[in-house]
Amino acid sequence: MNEKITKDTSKFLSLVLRHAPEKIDLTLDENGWANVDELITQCNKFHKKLDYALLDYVVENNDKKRFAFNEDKTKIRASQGHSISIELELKEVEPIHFLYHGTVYKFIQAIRKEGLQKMSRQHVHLSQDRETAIKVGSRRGKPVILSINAPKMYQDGFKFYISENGVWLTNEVPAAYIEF
Ligand code: HQG
Repeated sequence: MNEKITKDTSKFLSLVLRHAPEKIDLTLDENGWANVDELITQCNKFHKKLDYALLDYVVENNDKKRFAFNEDKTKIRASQGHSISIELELKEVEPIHFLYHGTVYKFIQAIRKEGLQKMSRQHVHLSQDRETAIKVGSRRGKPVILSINAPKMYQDGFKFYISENGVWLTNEVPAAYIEF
């Protein structure tokens, strides 16, 4: 399968399954699921070529496993990263180690003041390891890695979740729990 096509398709799926389903007149249910037949029909209607084989390939081989089918593969959704309001039915989990957040220097002053906020997404995204956080931060420039005292936050009543593709999610991280 052509790498450019699969990457473009992944980006397009991120757009319509996380942020703007209306761009192709697609409806997501309250849990973020799109009907697979409908997704394929609507993509093609809006001149984004998609068929079952390509969709299957992108879901299976996506570098971050961004998308997941339901059991009988009639529905598909993004596993995290939404800006639209949907209920992902995430399981609450207890973090037992520090977690990491990759960002860039220009945001540090604001983060020192307000902590980490979800900005345009539904959650603050955290990583289990530094390497992943470095990749996340590098999307915006030279990465700055923040260490989050997640066990202490949990003790203090903050909730944590892990998405189906292994991203740690929480609603906010007050500055007091961040090591800069
Ligand atoms: C920053 C990608 C100012 C925050 C990645 C980040 C991830 C603040 C940016 C996923 C702030 C938000 C999410 C505050 C946070 N003041 N800036 N108080 N609090 N920020 O993209 O974590 O490829 O919404 O540091 O790999 O960068 O899309 O979050 O720089 O998993 O699957 O505001 O997106 O995954 O940016 O990335 P984002 P993120 P995908």
